[in-house]
Amino acid sequence: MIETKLHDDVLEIVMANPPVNALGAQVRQGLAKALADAQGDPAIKAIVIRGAGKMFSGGADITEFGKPPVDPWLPQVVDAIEASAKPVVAAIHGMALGGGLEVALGAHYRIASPKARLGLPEVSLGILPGAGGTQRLPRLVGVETALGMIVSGTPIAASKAAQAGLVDKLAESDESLAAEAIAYARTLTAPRRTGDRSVSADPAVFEQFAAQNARKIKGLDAPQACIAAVKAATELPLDQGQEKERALFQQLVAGEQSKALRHVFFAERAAAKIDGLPKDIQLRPITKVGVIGAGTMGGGISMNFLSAHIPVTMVEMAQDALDRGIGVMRKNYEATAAKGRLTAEQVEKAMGLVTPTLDFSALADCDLIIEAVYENMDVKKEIFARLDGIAKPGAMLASNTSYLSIDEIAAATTRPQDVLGLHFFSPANVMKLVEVVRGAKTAPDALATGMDIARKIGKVPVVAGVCYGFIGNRMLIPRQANANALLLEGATPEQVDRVHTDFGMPMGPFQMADLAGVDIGWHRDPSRIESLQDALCAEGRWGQKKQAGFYDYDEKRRPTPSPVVATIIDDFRARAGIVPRDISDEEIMVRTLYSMVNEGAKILEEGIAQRASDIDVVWNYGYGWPRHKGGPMFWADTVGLDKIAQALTRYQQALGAEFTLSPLLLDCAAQGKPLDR
Ligand code: T1G
Repeated sequence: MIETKLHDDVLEIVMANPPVNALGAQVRQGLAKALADAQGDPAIKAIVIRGAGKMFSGGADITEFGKPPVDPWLPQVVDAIEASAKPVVAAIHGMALGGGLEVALGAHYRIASPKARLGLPEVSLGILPGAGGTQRLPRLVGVETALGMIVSGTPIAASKAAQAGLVDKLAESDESLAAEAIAYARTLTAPRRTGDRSVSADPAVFEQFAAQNARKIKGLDAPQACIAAVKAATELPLDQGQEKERALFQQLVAGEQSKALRHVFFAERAAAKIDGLPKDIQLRPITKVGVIGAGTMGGGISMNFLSAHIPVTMVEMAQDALDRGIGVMRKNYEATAAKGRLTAEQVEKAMGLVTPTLDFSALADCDLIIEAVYENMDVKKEIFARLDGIAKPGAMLASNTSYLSIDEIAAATTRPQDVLGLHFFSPANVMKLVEVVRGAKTAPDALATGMDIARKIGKVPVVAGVCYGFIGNRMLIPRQANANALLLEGATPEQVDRVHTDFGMPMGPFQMADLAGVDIGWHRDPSRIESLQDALCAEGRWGQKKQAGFYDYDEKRRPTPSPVVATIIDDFRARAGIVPRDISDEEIMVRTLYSMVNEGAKILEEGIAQRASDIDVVWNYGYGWPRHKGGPMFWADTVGLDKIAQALTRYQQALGAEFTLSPLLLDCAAQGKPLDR
């Protein structure tokens, strides 16, 4: 865990705890011992601390949280580093995050390789830097930079860290870092303790920062605590500031929000694992991708590969559609460049990698072909039958379908083992989630390659089995059905949506319908009015794109309740003989959110999702579920499965004749165990 090596008069201490040099108990004990031994060794004039493998350190060992603490605590180790009578240099490569950066802050000097990144991401775990980071960082870089780093949790590049005073020297490269650090340490004659510095700031700076970030930190405990801790650094000496920091840390780490955020952290990594598949399964090489369809989804999907420098052959049926698709992609890239997040040459490079064509046979040399045409099974089967005769052997054939059966699509080919679903979420070049849908005959290596390529293009992939709507959209079905029923029974679109946005969702069911398009799935016959959706679509109220849906929209797409919709709902009630009643927020919560949890339990029972935390990842990354509430399945456990089961039973009639309680949910409730298979 800790290796030491003496280079003449400089001791090199190496943290070796793969894969991220997490600062678990053994690492802390080893660090503390090596430091203490060095103090008493007259041959040692200076000390270098370095990380083995790919990074300096990914921080404290998150798996230790919630368990009885083991001495020495990380703050004690960092204080011991700073107290060293001999100069200590931190040699940083890869990442120095959280407690890892705090170890480096305890050092007297810091040298970093050019590609290194340094950050304090604790806020994304619902905590704050708890080993002196909120006290030492502002003393080094000033309050403004420290607040920005600690409250956002976003790492900064070594070059920026050097400009800010966080890093003293930049090494030539990763390879030369260790030698340069030892040479640098040899030139140092005395410690330089950050804790001896002081930092001051106008107290108003903290209120202003909180106000400027109000929207981002609303309802979250950790950001406020981070601000308070940094403020303490400007008011108290180091040891008292550390006491304030520790008190805030203990409060946060025991709180529901941090437990949820840590759950999300591990859930995302667990989702990458496919039960039953060897970790080292041979993947299929993906060097060229084909995308069929240049619409919103096809364009967004293509951008993901182009941005990852993977060439795309984009096929359409008509030249104007192809031109439009290419134009939209360029416009999207240029909008990103206008925000300074891309250079003009990067835009040209990405656009230079796409080959637009009307010629289907151009797909013959693609390793992965993604069909992204509209949701019609006959069209998809016809496309896959054609692909079967064109695609090279071993090419993977994927559908971006958001509901339909991958097995039925695969059956249109002679190679079902090569067929899978890659369900992207709109806008596909932005949303991180990809549901990787495994058909009954999808080959294991094809599935593993689907997961791998999704990660390579910066997505968060989750394995889903074949059912109508897979994981996320299937859970939307009871939510939307109940939301529509609640409108007819007396609720308003804004009341239903408010329950969801107050809960923490970015938008409610009707705001989401207006954004996506009320006309999705509409039969296009304005004379046929059998549902609220039919009635709105017949009136041309197709959502935001028509400035009218469940809400009215102004030119800036700001929503207001619509009297027209209220009348349409009233007419529907009258025709159905429904007398509207007052609907409580609690009923809306049960019938739209608890019913989603029930559907999630069924998805688990049927093996459509590998594990409950996968369902949480789908909702975090596909629908904006508030991360500090973990995900629908984690949240259900915090609500209490018995409470959920009882509430659903209470509303059984309103939920409809076809509603059934998940046996798994009932079983877990009865046994008092978390909702999982
Ligand atoms: N503790 C325990 N396990 C960790 C870990 C950590 N800090 N970081 C990663 N892992 C595991 C991860 O679960 C996975 O396990 C494997 O390592 C590879 O991770 C006192 C209290 C460092 C950028 O928030 O952001 O310090 O799935 O797939 O893509 O103030 O890991 O293989 O079994 O993510 O190369 C603050 C969290 C902690 C950083 C590397 N630190 N980690 O990304 O690998 S709190 C963080 C990351 C703290 C102090 C406080 C990333 C990474 P498995 P990976 P990667």
